[in-house]
Amino acid sequence: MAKSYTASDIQVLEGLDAVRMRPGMYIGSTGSRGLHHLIWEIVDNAIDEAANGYATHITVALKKDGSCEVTDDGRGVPVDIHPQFGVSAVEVVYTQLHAGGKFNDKNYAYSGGLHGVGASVVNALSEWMIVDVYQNYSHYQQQFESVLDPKTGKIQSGHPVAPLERVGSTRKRGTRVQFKPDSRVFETTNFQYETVHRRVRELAYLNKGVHFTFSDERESDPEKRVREYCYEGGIIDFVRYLNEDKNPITEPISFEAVRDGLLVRVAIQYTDGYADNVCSFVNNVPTPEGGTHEMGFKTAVTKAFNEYARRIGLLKEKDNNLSGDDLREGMTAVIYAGVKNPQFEGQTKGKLGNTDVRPVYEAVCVEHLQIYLDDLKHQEEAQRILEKAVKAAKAREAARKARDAIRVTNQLGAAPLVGKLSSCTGKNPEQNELFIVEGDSAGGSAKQGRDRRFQAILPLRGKPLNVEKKRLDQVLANEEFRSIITALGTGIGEDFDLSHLRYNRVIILSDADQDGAHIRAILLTFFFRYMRQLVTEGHVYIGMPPLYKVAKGAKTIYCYDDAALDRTLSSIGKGYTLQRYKGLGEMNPEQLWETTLNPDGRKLLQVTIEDMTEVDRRVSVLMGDKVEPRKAYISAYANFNKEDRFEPVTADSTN
Ligand code: 1YM
Repeated sequence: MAKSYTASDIQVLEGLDAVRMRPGMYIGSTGSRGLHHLIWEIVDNAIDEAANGYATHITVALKKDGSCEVTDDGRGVPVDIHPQFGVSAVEVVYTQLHAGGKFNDKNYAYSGGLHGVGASVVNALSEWMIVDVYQNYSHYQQQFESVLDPKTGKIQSGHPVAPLERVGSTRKRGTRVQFKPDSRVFETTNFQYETVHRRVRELAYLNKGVHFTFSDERESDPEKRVREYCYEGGIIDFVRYLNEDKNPITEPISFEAVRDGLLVRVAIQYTDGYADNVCSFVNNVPTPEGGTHEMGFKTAVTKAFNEYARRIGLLKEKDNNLSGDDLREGMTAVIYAGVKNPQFEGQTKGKLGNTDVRPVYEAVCVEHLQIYLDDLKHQEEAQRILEKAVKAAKAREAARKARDAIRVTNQLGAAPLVGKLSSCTGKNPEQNELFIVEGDSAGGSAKQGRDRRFQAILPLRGKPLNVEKKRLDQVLANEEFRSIITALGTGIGEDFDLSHLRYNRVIILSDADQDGAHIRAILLTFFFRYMRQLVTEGHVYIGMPPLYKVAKGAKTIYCYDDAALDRTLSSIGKGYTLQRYKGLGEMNPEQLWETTLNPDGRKLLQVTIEDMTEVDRRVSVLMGDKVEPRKAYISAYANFNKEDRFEPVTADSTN
């Protein structure tokens, strides 16, 4: 039976106005990330209620007025009067910082990292909040507001409009929280459909059996307005989803155990691809930078499979062990750790630091993988995994040789001997830029048009190899990729070292047509699969050449998308000439400088990764070998040149 929890169990640490003074300290930022954090803070409480077995349904709704509503069907936040404060527990939970069971260990188990700062923080950063509790056949309600105090000129955060009130009777159970983020706090108060939708789906995978409903009343597409998620298979369903557009070679391998207070949940499924994709979580929080749980898992996989390979005689006494990378080739895994008092490290707090987690996580994984491998009905699958790892090991050996050859080239001097690279004269990597340019003719123009003090040009001949379908040794055998690797100076794969990067910006410059898009996709796949840090640390950009040149008299206007062209044409009047650029090669060096190379006025898109699992899926769809999902994807997403992204650029007549 449940422990009883009453208002007297709530500990109180500080008041709310501190939150408004320093929002970043509580929610990380006042940008889009911090804004969405408000939702997850409230949802966390609903998930706790579900994890404790009291709630089964959770809804998240984005409302037309810019507010967000979260509900669950649990016990409802307690309504009794707190002995110390003389107000309801509800009021304490939403007005006192750090109030709640989370700070007395006896009532609380696994809580999230950045999350768990409490619902009161959400109230403090909202224009208003309404809390409804349905409990014991009663409906209670309390409203809060952030109001300007006319005397002090300061904003009083999250002020109760009135005490908690019984407003009616009901047979419902649960809690409903609706809040409107305060535009005086946030740079943006616009909730993003995709961000919320993806996270709700992720939470549904991570919380097996809990029914989630996501709705967006602002959405015009009726199909997207309401979405329901409930996965009885939990993370097993999650790996299947991640592999949807790949070719699995095993059924999911999964297990779950609690040891020394650590909850371990793992689901693994191998595919015939070459990349590995380990998605790790701690207490429902993604840990894209890994940490001790992930290290324990990886060590366990390496140990268990090597032991097994020796036991069945696939590896002989004299043979070297298979490496972890070899054994993870083609692996998709979702690994989950339930940790008490998690320590999150790293710049974005995406890495688990608790050192005691590693050995326990590892031991649990080794034991369960052994059980899996010993099972007679898994022999065929195990064999398949090992054969793949052996092939990977051979390719890796070949790659090592090719890589050593590149390293030698790199050591030949400051200016590397790269096929056609025109390096820059400046020696400060912080300021330097590398343009990877499609085609020799555009490359030629770029070489003449650039500022050679800090801009280097590497022209690419034809289409580079699609790396999604190749192992590293084949990638290294490709001349185009060899020149890119050599030019960057970082090494690749296991050897990759960002500190050796010669160019702070790596800019892909390809034509605005099908071929150009393909080349761009191949290069991005290459960076994503083999130099991921280059992308995650924000060094990769896409250069945007203009699509149109509109000239009238002495005036030249460059337009970078169709929307900008429409606007320009409707304002310019009669008597203009319009040129559509089919490729970079049609621009002379001066024009190329002015529109695409010159840091003052050029358009660059920085490539960022918002959601690693989604990127992995899309790369698989677009670059992998399954045709049907690719066609479906491409026809579902419109041509991106139509988007309204960039203002037109006007040049004077001297050019
Ligand atoms: C839509 C958001 O907050 N649900 C929710 C919150 C609580 C409880 C139930 C709850 C917890 C406990 C006991 C306990 C909270 N209670 C508190 C506090 N949904 C949402 N559902 N009874 C009810 O933790 O033991 C904080 S959150 F502190 F008041 F107990």
